[in-house]
Amino acid sequence: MEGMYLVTDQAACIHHPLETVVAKAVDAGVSCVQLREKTIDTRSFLDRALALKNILAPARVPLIINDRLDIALAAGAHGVHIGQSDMPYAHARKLLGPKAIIGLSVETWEDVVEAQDLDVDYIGVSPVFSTPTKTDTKEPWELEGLERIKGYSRHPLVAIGGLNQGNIAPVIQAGARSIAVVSAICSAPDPFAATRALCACFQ
Ligand code: TZP
Ligand code: MG
Repeated sequence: MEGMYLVTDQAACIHHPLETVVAKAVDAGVSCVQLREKTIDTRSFLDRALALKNILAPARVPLIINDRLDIALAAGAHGVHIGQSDMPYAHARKLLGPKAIIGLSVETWEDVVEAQDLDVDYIGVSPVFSTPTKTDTKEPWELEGLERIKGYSRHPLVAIGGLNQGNIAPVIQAGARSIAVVSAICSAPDPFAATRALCACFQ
């Protein structure tokens, strides 16, 4: 997990359909896409996962499914992202197998300590900053929290929450291997240009 990581949100796609946003973000260089759907039915979720897989496969960009292992398995996605109240890591690994990418959100220091014993592929530091996109979060980690996690955790860090072109340089500096965004790409009038600019922050 490295570089820009797009997390989708239907409601944040205000200028273009979600599939268009994903296609443009992939063309512009995102290295991972997570399909995150909180409100659609299972059939629609699967259809959307299959559609995104078709967009991502030629570019060899992995598709990660938020929370739903059944959708990940049915769609042949590369992995799942689980939160602290989703399927526990050990069960997710047993169901998906050793090759699956499994990311886990950490919201408290206890979560970070517990993750140390899990062979997750990355931890999602959530949220780094407060964000209107997701309001039911714990306290933001801020840069200090991110640095503390970096100094302790053996896992690659994916930073998420309130991140945009204007504030990611110090987040990368603090040790985030990857930067995950929703609105900075989904809500951009030009998702290609927005992704390009975000990717350039890694240079
Ligand atoms: N998890 C923690 S914050 C967040 C998620 C899904 C939303 C991030 O959205 P944005 O628009 O990039 O701040
Ligand atoms: Mg979840």
